[in-house]
Amino acid sequence: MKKVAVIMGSDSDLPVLSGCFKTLQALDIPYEAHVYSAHRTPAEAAHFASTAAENGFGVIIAAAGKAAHLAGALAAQTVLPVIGIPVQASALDGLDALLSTVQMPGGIPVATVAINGSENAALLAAQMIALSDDELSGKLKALRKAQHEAVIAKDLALNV
Ligand code: RP5
Repeated sequence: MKKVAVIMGSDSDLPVLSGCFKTLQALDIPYEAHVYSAHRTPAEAAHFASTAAENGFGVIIAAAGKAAHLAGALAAQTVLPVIGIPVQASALDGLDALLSTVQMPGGIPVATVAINGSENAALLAAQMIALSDDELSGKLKALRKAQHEAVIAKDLALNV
């Protein structure tokens, strides 16, 4: 199975990524996590992205806050799909990172999830990997079924 790369702009982003790691682990998806900054270590970030495909990665998840150029900077170096997680890390509550991540120029797409939406980033990465992995696709369908049943149970339990 292709690996998922989880890149964060700073180790201060780590708490936001716990949902991402838990989801990847629950689905038995191999992943690697690294700190690479688009601004502080631009050469290392570019090198990682430009060699990611040959190193067995299928998707890159990039989490960054403030003027969050990480996802776009990685996407510029590879044709692997890149999923951006805008991180709430400043006085602007993540709106800065959301706009920096989502407003990519034409030609270099980044699939952007919600501010701090790291679990959805992992699920979206899983769905991409599952395009060529029937077992993983089955696990994702089972998750959806469990989610559906949980909401039905909550509806039945509602006593107002
Ligand atoms: C961004 O700046 C990082 O992704 C982080 O969200 C934010 C703050 O980084 P630190 O100053 O905490 O290292 O590049």
